[in-house]
Amino acid sequence: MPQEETKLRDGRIVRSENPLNLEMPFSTVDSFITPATSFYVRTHFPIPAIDRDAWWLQVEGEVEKPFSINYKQLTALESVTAPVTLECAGNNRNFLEPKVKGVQWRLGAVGTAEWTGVPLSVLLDRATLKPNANEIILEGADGGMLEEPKSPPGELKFARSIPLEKARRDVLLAYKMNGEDLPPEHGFPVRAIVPGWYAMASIKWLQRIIVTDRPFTGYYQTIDYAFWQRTDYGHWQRGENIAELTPLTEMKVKAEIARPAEGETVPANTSVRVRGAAWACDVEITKVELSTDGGATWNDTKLLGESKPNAWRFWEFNWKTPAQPGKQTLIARATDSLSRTQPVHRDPNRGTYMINHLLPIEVEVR
Ligand SMILES: Nc1nc2c(c(=O)[nH]1)N[C@H]1C(S)=C(S)[C@@H](COP(=O)(O)O)O[C@H]1N2
Ligand SMILES: [Mo]
Repeated sequence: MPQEETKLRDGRIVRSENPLNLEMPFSTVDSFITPATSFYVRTHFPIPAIDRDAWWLQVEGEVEKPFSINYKQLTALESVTAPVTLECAGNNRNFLEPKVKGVQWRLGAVGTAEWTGVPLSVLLDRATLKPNANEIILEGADGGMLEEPKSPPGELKFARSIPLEKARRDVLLAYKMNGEDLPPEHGFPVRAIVPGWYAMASIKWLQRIIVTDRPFTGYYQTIDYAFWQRTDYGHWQRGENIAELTPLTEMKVKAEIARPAEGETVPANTSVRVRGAAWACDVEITKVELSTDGGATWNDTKLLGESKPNAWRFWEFNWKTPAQPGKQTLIARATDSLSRTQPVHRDPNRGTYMINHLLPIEVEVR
């Protein structure tokens, strides 16, 4: 539940005004598709005002036939519509102890929309990739100067890369969100949708697609939105792993509880519906368990609807609340079809991102 000092805009928690960062209170989730006006907003720079009739998307780099395409031409191509869940890599950051820098997201930097767009593979085919093509850099029109000591001097644009295999498989260049034009804050006129990946890769206000033959090492690829991967190079002498900065990619399996919300009061000795959502990357959610006693015992919840690739799945559980009043700790735990489940503890190598360890929610039984 929003705290007292929380400022709301269209029912969303204002995490910052400038740049604009809005969180959806996760307790308000009640439909598989999140309306655009409820969907969380994450920006790093002022929202660029783009005239779609003057907008061009450039495709260049390691291609035989570089070209530009405008809005009319792009939207005339055959399109695909699919529901895809976007989650910010920093979602749940506010739960980290000790507190860390960054937008203080709680549970609501996540949402699912139905995106309509043109497969990126269609544009890559048109450009005809050279044999050495390896990665696709996506660049937004937004940019500015950062005060971070490790940022490059001068103007920086928001950009990210994806490997060619992923780019060809399912990345969309979306121009509709839930059947309407993209709202300005969600990337108008065109954004990328990278299914299953943390949403930093789903570049908004897309203006340039660069095919490269080497790993991209831009600021938001390696310094920001990266974590410390420990590589074991063998145990011949010292056996120490080496920490290497690795770009964030796939979303980790996670379940979140929507209701009851943290701090909510529920009646004693009744049946209370506990519900939420769970998601992962490229696999199915096969199980969501719920503990109502702080992790001592676990119950299987009911998965609702059908499984859709890279979209969240709702779940619910009828909780017979205790007769005794008092505080109770709820914890949800998701498992995917590769038997991966959520870790109990935080891995510090992940820095301030990829937060999917178990999160207890305290409610009051009265
Ligand atoms: N051009 C551009 N694309 C961007 C960003 C950005 O600041 N600029 N933020 C990224 C991040 S970190 C997230 S979580 C998602 C948020 O998408 P949304 O605002 O539509 O929810 O957009 C991604 N794409
Ligand atoms: Mo994000």
